[in-house]
Amino acid sequence: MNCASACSRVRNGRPRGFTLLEMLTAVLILGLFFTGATLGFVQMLRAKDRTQARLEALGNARHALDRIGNDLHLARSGPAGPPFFGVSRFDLTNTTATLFSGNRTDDDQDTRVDEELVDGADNDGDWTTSDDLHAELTSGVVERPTLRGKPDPGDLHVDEDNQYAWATVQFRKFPDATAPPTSATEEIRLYVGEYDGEANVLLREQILRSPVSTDPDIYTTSPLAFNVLSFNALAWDPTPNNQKWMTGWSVGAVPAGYPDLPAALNLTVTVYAGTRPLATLPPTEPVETVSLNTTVDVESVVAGNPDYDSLRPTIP
Ligand SMILES: [Ca+2]
Ligand SMILES: [Ca+2]
Ligand SMILES: [Ca+2]
Ligand SMILES: [Ca+2]
Repeated sequence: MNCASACSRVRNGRPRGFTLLEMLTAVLILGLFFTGATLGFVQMLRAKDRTQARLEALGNARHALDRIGNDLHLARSGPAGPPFFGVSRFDLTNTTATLFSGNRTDDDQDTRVDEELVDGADNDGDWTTSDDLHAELTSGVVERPTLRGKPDPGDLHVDEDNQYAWATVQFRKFPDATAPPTSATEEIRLYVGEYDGEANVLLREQILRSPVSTDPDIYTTSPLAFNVLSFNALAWDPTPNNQKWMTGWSVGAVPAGYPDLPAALNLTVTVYAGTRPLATLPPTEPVETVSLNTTVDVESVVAGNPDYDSLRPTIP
């Protein structure tokens, strides 16, 4: 039997202690082990925090878009009151009042950062007809013929590395069917503003206007989403031979004989998804965000209203 290992700790019949070198080596190995385990644990916690922040931001944005979609499906263009609809927007770039003009990331890796405008058109010139995502449903039947071969919010390389924008969307809603004719008109206004001392909140302002001229208007403001860095709205102009997405829409600017409401609204909400407080981010650091986009078909609901139908142009 080889005694070399078994007997190495026995000298002159007595057990030998560990040498200083052996002790230091053991301490070093243990130290490395615990450092590695601690770092792994911290990284795991950070990853969990990041996932949590992302999920919360997504939920935040989804809730806001669902709520806006439900409101918009009751947008009014009918004889029960004066038609009313407005979308206005300003880009955040070159304004000093805001923290961010984009996510500070070159998302499309073309060496330009946040160069696109959210307008449904290709501003940086990298869109090609092969990026067109409009589907041909059956032979000759195309989802939206007027946009075939043209840039559109759903296409690749359109609005792909965006500047941020703040839109204001305002509209009236159909009154409840059971409401008496003297009930107040409900007006909704959506915009990003300050709520309870906190900035970057997407707000839903409800204004009740009584038909009785001496009654005061009643304003109620509620938050739809927090940490909103961008809220954008595009309105679909259904005017024959001139269909397009527009960054602004006003019933006052619609030519006579055309509908008061846009046929659809394309909405994008971009919410901060980082783990640090928004205001503490250094000005050069990329901003973690999530964006959700939806197109709300306004027309499908108001169509059927005789007042709207009489004005509705034929959409190819
Ligand atoms: Ca870019
Ligand atoms: Ca970007
Ligand atoms: Ca582009
Ligand atoms: Ca664009």
